[in-house]
Amino acid sequence: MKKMFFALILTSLLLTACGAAMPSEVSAMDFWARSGMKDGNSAAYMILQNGTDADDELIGASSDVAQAVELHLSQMKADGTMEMIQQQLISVPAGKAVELKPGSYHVMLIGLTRDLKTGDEISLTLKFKNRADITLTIPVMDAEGMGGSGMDGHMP
Ligand SMILES: [Cu+2]
Repeated sequence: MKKMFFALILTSLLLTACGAAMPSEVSAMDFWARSGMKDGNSAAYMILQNGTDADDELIGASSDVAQAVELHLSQMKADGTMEMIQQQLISVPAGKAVELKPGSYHVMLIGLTRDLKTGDEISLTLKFKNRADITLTIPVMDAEGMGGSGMDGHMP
């Protein structure tokens, strides 16, 4: 009986320590969007952090700067070229961080309604399976400067 009591105290101490170290929410950080021309495509990148003890999923996104917004995964094909595969969701497991970056997962902005230039800001709303939407104000950065060089096939 005594052993069990100590085990309970230890567990609650550990939980307290974890709670203090991590944000207790799903949050986005280090976000940026690739510059692009009206009618062309662009992409948004970020790190999604799940500070909760429950798995979640990014299930979609929306923005008024694009006619369509999709979740994509870029990956290398056997012949060495990159392809983009539309994703129904991007998993954000409990206590984990998922990086959306050039050459990997990204939020694809298809059919830009205006030019996106370095220094601009766009609004992007992320939809999750298990929580409220998150709307981000995302800075636009120069694609060349970020070393992306068309890895995702977003550049002409
Ligand atoms: Cu894409």
